[in-house]
Amino acid sequence: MLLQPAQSEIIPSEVDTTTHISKRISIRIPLVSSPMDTVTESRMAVAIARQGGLGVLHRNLSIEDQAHQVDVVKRSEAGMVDEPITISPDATIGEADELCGLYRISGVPVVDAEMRLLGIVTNRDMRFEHDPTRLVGEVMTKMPLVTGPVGIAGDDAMRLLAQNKIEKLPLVDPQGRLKGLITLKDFVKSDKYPNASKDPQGRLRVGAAVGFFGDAWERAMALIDEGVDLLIVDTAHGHTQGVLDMIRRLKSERAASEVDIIGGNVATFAGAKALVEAGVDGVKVGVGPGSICTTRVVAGVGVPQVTAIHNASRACRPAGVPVIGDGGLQYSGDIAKALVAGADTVMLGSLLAGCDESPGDLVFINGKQFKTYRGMGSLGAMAARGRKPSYSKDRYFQSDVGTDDKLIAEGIEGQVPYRGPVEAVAYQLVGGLRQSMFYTGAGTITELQERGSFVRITSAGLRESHPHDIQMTVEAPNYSGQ
Ligand code: RVP
Repeated sequence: MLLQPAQSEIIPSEVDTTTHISKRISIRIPLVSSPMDTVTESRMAVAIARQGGLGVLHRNLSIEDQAHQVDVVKRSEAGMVDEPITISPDATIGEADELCGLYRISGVPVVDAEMRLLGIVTNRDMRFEHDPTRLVGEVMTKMPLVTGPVGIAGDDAMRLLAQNKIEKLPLVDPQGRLKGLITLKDFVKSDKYPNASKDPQGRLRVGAAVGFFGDAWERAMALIDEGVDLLIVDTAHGHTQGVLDMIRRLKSERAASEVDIIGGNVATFAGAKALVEAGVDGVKVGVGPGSICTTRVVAGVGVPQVTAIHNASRACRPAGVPVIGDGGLQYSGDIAKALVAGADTVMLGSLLAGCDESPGDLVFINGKQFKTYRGMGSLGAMAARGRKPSYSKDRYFQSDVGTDDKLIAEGIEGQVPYRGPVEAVAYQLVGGLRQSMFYTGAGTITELQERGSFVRITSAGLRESHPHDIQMTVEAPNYSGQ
């Protein structure tokens, strides 16, 4: 299908791409990164949230590790860090260095057991130290430091940083206990990412995937404790009792008031309606469209994605429940198509797996650069080679199969071309969407959904749509051939 051009009074740079990922959470660009172990860990979640989208942390790792990733995202950029990472004066500088690496920070406040501020240890204090066993208390910059009171206004904090030529301003209460930290980096970053998706406290937003049995409840609670913004009960078949029960339970207990709950995946009107009736704040749609997915071949089950989104949205729209179109997007033009079909956001796997910020290293093949990308239903992910146990088997309802050789794979493992930083990829994807909105005369996502209309094309039309009768010699940043 293609979208038909329509009378337009707007130019691409003026359209507004703000939309809802869930009932209560709106984001400035409709891009959501997929909870897959080759796509979204904390680095991706930070990068996509800075661009105005949202990352959903995968669940093929222990509860502690997934909760830790929420923590990393939440601390990554904020007007003020209200529970800063701290270190004791008795720790070694080796440990301090490790902590800085783990959280990608350049210095740590030093506190005693009562959280009283004793000093600060920064890269500058450690740079010329060759003995990693020296104690933090010996090398730190000791009190008195320049500090600010709790609740200091942003402008005042900035003035103190500038006047004293410092990069970190610890906030202390009248008893000298550390209550927060403001960093220069955060101020610079908030200028640089005006569209960033942020929670009411100014921290980046992040979602996380959970399952519905085994330790799923414990996992959900741990993620909520770390401050996750939304949970997705993420399975290959969301129209099942276990998933609906999990959603009802989450919505009826304390989670309901704190985070939005999304359910999935479904691909029919009935499936979406069942999730809506269970009380979800968002519905994720897609059975089989994923680039790495073999469900439609292995099980013979699925619904072509445009039809699936359309049918699911008929159940969701009247209830005010946003739809995520999950999987199958190959080009930027597919975003607008998903939105016109009825989605409010799209979830991306393969389009983001090649980015710098996705997990995994670059591989060189014949001089070209690639990154690994695999389905969560692939043998590699379900058996989680080298990283047992696997937590993704139950996404495919295969937790009790015993040994790995009894697994029925529904996905494959492969590699995608390296694409550079998320910022550049998101820019092209959203740029394509802006063009779609211009062509269809839509100033907002809602107008796009209302005004957009499809024309069905044949395979000859598809061939005509792509470059044809030419040998491509230079790849465009948003087109690399079929
Ligand atoms: P794509 O963007 O086309 O690569 O699709 C990504 C989506 O595919 C995921 O968000 C998920 O819904 C689905 N997926 C993930 N693993 C598998 C599988 O192994 N079958 N499918």
